[in-house]
Order: sequence, then structure tokens, then C-alpha cells
Amino acid sequence: MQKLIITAALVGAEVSKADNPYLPISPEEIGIAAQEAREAGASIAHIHVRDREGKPSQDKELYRQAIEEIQKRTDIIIQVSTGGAVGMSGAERIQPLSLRPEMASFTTGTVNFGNDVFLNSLPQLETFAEQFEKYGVNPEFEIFDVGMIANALALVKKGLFPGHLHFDFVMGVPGAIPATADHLLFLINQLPAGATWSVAGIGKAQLTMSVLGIALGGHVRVGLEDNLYYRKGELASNTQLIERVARIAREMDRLLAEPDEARIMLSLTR
Ligand code: KMH
Ligand code: ZN
Repeated sequence: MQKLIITAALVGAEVSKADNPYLPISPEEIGIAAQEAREAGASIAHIHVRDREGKPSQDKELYRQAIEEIQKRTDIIIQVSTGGAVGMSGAERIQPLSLRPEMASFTTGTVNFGNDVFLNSLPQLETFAEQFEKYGVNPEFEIFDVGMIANALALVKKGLFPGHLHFDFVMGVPGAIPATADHLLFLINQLPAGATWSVAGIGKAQLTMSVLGIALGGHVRVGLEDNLYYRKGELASNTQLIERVARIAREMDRLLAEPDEARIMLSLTR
């Protein structure tokens, strides 16, 4: 099996410091969190940014600062979000792409998101894809439900994203695909040959889906964006969540990929 790529979803858009005081908010806190994530075994940092009040933002300047804070501390692969928060416009969400980050997330379809709707219309996907191409950013397709894989592959069929394809299955968002082994196997079976995948379980499913990801030869995303707790009633830090999955991986004989190894495995072009 390939070495394991752990993605640290450090910030997110839906949770606050009031929910979990370990949540990094400022660019400096995000930089420190990314360094700690790397030391704990992560090779990709998936980041969102927050304004001074801690509210979700897609502001380019805030991303620039967060990226600088990360890059001065560590060689971790930086993956910015183009998902942002529900209710943001497409134009708002794609701002960080023009910073030419090494990777960015790309959700390829509309989905219920709790009581909200995370809107990603087909025309918007085309616009986003053009911007990824324009700035030479490697996508990670964020798959919240099964139709999103077909939507991503339709873009590929049109000639977009000719390189390596990497998918992240985000499972267990209320209103979207449930976090079960059955659903995970179904998602994996939809992927084209050569594609790589990781899995992110929401809430307490983070641990179970991580174990399945390791066992099935995929990769794993953990962090406070997706889950605030180490176990019922006990808040976690990002580092604790990464360290736990790294320990389990080692016990299961999956070596951890260093960032430079992950760059090769994902054929990151820049
Ligand atoms: N906050 C969610 C609505 C991404 O980062 O690309 C979308 C999200 C996905 O978090
Ligand atoms: Zn995200």
C-alpha cells in the first residue's frame, strides 16, 4: 500500500472558538497549527481563514497572511478552501486561487448542508474549473455526495484537469452521504483508475472513517473542521486528532507520507 497522506483540516467555517478553544483563527495561529500538524504526521493542511471577529472569510489578504505564516514554519502542502461557508457567492469563494496555492479544494455539486444548502451549480463548476486552470492550482475534489464524482469527471471529459485526480470523500454531513463502510466502498468504486482518494468523517465518524481509509489503502483527513471531540464529552485539539490517526496507521503498518512524498504521489505540478 502507498504511504498514508494525512490531511489536517485545521479551521473550517462552521465552528468557533466558543465551540472549541483549540481552534486556530488568526493567520499566526493557523501557521502554528500547520507546523504542529506537520510534526504530528500530516502532509497537507486544508485551511479556511477567519476575520478579526472569527467569522468565516475568503479574503485574499487573510489567505496570503495565513500562507506566509505556514510557509515560514513548515514545508506542509497548503490546500486553501474554495468552499468557504454556505451563503458565500462563487466570486467570494474563489478569491484565494489567484494566490496560486499548491492545492485548493473544489466541491463539484450542490448538496444539503444541515438546514442550509451548499450551492455549486454546473455553470459555477465551469467557472471554478477555469480559474483553477488559469492559476495552475491542483484541485482536491471535495465529494459530499455521489453525484459530485460524475460532475468532476464530466469536467475531466471536457479536457479540464488532465493530470492526476485526487478526491476527498466528506461523509456524514447531515443531508449528504452517510458515513458508512458501504457508502465509502460505493464511492471508491466510482473513481477512474489511477485516482487517489482520502476520507473525512464528520463528528464521531471521523475516527471510524479514518480506520477504514487506512485499511482500504486510501488516505485520511482529520481535524477540527470536521470534528471537535476526541471522544464523547472531551474536546480535541488538531494535534491530538492527527496524532491518534498517525498512531493507528503505524499499528496498521501504513507508513506516513512526508509532504515531499505526498507531492510525488499526487503529482502536484507546482
Ligand atoms: N464549509 C463548507 C460549506 C471546502 O472547504 O472546500 C464547505 C467546505 C468545503 O468546507
Ligand atoms: Zn473546508
